[in-house]
Amino acid sequence: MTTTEERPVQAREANPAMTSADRPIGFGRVQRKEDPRFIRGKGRYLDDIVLPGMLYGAVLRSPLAHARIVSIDTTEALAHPKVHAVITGKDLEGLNLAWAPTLSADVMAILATDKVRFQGQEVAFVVADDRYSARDALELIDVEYEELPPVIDARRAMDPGAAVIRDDLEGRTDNHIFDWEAGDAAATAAVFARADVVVSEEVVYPRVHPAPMETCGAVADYDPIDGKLTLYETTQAPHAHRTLYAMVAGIPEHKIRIIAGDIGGGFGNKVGIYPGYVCAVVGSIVTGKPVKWVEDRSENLMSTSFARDYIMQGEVAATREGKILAVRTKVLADHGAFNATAQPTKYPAGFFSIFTGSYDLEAAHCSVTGVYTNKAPGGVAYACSFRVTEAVYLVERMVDVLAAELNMDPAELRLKNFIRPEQFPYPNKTGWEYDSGDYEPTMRMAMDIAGYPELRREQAEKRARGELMGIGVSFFTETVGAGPRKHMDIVGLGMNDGAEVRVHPTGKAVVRLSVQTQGQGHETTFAQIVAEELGIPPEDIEVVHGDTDQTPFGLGTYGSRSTPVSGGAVALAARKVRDKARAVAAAMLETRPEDLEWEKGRFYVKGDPSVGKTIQEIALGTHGTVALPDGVDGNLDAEVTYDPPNLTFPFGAYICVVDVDPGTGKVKVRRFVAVDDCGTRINPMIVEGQIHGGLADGVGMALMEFIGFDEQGNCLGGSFMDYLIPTSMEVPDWETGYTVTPSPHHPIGAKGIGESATVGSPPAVVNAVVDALAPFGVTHMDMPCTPARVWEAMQGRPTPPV
Ligand code: MCN
Ligand code: CUN
Repeated sequence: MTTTEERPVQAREANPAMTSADRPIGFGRVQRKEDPRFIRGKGRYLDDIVLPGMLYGAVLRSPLAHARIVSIDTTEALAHPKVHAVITGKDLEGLNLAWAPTLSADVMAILATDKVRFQGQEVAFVVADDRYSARDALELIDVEYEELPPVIDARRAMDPGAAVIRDDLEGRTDNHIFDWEAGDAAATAAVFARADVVVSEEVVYPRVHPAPMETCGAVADYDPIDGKLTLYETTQAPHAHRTLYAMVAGIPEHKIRIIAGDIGGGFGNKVGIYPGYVCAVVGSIVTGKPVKWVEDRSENLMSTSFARDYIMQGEVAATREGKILAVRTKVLADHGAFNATAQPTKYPAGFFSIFTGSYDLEAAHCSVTGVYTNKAPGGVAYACSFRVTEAVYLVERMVDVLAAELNMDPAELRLKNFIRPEQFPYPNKTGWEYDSGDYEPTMRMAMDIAGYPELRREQAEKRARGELMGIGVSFFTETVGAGPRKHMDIVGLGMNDGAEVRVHPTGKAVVRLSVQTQGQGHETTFAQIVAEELGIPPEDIEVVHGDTDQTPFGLGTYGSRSTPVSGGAVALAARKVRDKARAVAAAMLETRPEDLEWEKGRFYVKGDPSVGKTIQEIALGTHGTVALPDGVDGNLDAEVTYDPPNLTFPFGAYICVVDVDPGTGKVKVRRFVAVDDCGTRINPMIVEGQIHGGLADGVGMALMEFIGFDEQGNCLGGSFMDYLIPTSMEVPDWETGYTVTPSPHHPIGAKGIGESATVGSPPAVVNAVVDALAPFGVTHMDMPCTPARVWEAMQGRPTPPV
């Protein structure tokens, strides 16, 4: 394995001081603070929480994809000796909770009253003494359904005569959700009209699932005496949940405390509010006892937020010499039965319009149509950067289609078309401003590590012998760090993040975050940011997060926004503390603040470095008896709510080498090279871990993972026997490298990294598979590249829809 340490850093740091080896960020391998508890089995996951007198809830789910509910009889279930309550949609109607707003301003059923709209939809909730009795009692509930024709294929959703799924919505006569477009259709058409070469392809990104290690769950504890609801939840966004509960349930915000402890992975699955959470709350209110609800694996796979499900018609216009002029696409987006995607309000297709990729284009246009189908709702989750995954897959697949048409090397074609470094900040043709980038060195480094020319030679030799070897290249630009309040909100909540830094009298510090880690290592990296700014060792800094009673407001962790938004907030709060420390140090040293010089952890008198005060001495002085200057109060604390001026645009170059078994169609990923640029890297080990995880995700989606349905709408991916996730057997040793192009607007120059590899790797793998199949005349195949599908492609047959 190639480690980052062996690779040269590109010396383009924003702040020259950052290259000094004593800096707590960017260098060395600061160990993760959270690992001692995890590796000893002492993590505190949702299901570890046990409260006195706690009861257990279970959800009855619909076996049908589309059916009218004729009646629900709960008599027998209620008679079960261990059952305390059975809740149905009718009961929730009385509380005005049968329906709840989604994160995309639609409504979704908490418990179905009129119809069930997807297999696995929540119909009733049983509260019992224990988990097993609750499950047993589900069988005693008698639901009479009247089957309706299901709408499963998104392509058929708008057919005249298709069953109307959302007849709950006033005046609704079809399954249309939205039309959205970006770019300039006329300008793009004009460029296409005069281009030498136009290629087009239908590119499908199938439905996949985040499948976190820990499924979703909640423990609700409502105290009827003081009216306070304490809700333990597997959530990536505790503050946003609290506000939404307050708005929907009418419990005032200060009477709701959301606690998100250790979370066994989120990957986007835990952004939204699930009916089970609400049912646990109602269960606790009606029984007067704490209620735990934890879903099982099948419930998680079948009913919680899926990802992708985009059918994209891609087109690229270029010159004969390989200059890409314009890109255009029409997308059909399958949103399932409720539009519940978590994304900024103005962007119903997320940040899909970054499908212009890393290329300098004359024009671009995309239009996206969202439709309802009888499938589980969700839509963006799974390390997606708000639909950037689909966008990058489309453009990177299409560039390879163009390369095949022009008979050009795909790496060379990309190099020829990159946005040049001097063009940054780069306004793309759909309204984004890429903050910084220098693509060619990143691409060259990937080609170097891979030994690209050598690989092509090897491939030619193997082809001559009838062996199927493929080399796939992708280059991606992401848009992460939602976001600037002038551009984005989620259901009216602005996307800024708060941070509080407190330095105790002894010089130890605590930093309180509004974001919530699910495994990304925030307890380590946010301490490193404070350490960098204040010169306090990272081990002396405690990170508090995941408890709305203890942390400032903010929208949570998704879209790789923690570093771009909260990271900025933390750096600025620490700088505020430092400014205050300067004033106090000046008082202590009987000099003027401007006569002091800062070195890591210490202010000293200009010209006399021996006279100074450490941050620890200043902390004691501030809390002690030092005569404080005017306007400075007796603490070393600061808080900031950060409104980022722009998103950040990390990028990377990936090269995948596959071997395809000509006898079975089985794909083996032999090598995978990933060179990422996320600006200033706070913790290189964690960054690399994020990349390794994302690459495994990408290989999984490209080769194995998908959620399929039969014609009746039965979910075919409801267990890990059907929904295949990669193991160590399916992934190679990753070969990574990096470049550093800091974000010019971020306080420490950092960009997000949490989703880069998931976004960038699927096209590299599929491009490699298609490249391997070139001798069969294959220029495109859809994911997942399972042996059966690859075999079909080798026979010259189109790959069947998943
Ligand atoms: N980091 C860094 N230097 C940078 C950028 C990031 O050291 N320049 C560090 C951060 O400080 C943080 C980690 O890398 O510890 C990821 O940071 P960031 O890119 O800001 O992403 P978030 O923390 O917001 O995490 C969200 C992102 C998303 S959206 C998904 S989906 C995903 C991912 O993180 N889910 C994950 N990675 C995951 N990793 C784990 N283990 N579990 C998940 O559920
Ligand atoms: Cu879209 S998956 Mo992550 O943003 O939580």
